[in-house]
Amino acid sequence: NTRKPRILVTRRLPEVIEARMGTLFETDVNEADLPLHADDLVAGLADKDVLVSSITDIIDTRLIARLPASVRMIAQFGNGVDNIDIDAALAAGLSVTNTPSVLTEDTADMAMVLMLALPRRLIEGTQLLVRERAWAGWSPTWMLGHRLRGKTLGIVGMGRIGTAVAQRAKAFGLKIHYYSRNRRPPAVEEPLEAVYWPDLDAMIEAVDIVSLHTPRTRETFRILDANRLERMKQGSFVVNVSRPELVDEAALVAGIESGHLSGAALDVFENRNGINPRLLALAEANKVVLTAHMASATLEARIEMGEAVIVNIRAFMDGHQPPHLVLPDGSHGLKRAD
Ligand code: 8YV
Repeated sequence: NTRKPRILVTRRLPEVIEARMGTLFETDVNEADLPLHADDLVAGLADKDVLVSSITDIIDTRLIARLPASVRMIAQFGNGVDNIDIDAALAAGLSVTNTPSVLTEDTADMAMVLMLALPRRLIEGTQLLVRERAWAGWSPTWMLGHRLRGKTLGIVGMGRIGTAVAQRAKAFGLKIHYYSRNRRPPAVEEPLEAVYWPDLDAMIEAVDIVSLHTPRTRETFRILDANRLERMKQGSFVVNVSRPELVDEAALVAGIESGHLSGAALDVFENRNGINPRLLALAEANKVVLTAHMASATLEARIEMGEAVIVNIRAFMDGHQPPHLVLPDGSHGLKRAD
């Protein structure tokens, strides 16, 4: 059987990846590059072997039930697979793969960009200078922020990305604390001088910055809820390059508005009905830094993610186990906290 695998790619991918897919597979790309409506997704999958999905494809029980019988694999372009009902997909006999590791370092870099942007007033300084032309020249008291060095960082989820953030943060002089389902071995902890907290509530009370690095699963939904946000130290702040659902956003906004929290630096935020205007107002007031789900948005990472998708598809179609098979674990998402 030498027939080329037939694949549907739901979003535009870097040119080199589309070109390579075009030679290896019978490839249909959603040229419009907008999230596909469920009906169009199902129609586009007629006779296809593989769905190359992204975070904007909602692959729930209902959609899985409607998939043409030809579809045997969902190859997610991305690390998180929380847009896919993994239990339902596996129960339907589909293989699901993702693209971990290749985006770890870039995502960790972005966490540091965000972590520094708030206390060093990056956005505010740029705006005053460039947009408002409001710089009268240097003065000893101009634009004073606060140093990160010496502060305590609490990492929630010490998987690949959490660990990469810890390594960077350690180099910036932060003290590393972490909460994870499983304690990491001494080989990970010791170089970081990392303090493990089996109790998230207790860690939350002890740190100056909380940075979230878990996948979105049933267990991590609003892991930073109103109660935990209230427990955070006066003047502390939140960094999120993971998923908006990990935080009770309304409670986060309220905590910043009241002055309890000094701010938040978010690459992800609730956006179903547009961005919360109160969150945007806080961004205008320079208490919140917002970036638009950009943490893995480097050309290099996106090409390597595309290459991982290709490797997964080829292995699967050749009858081998794809390198990044998503395993059943009773929850939506990955087994490991990354
Ligand atoms: C992508 C991500 O922006 O991999 C992930 O989990 O959030 C990002 O790399 C996007 O999800 C790709 O589908």
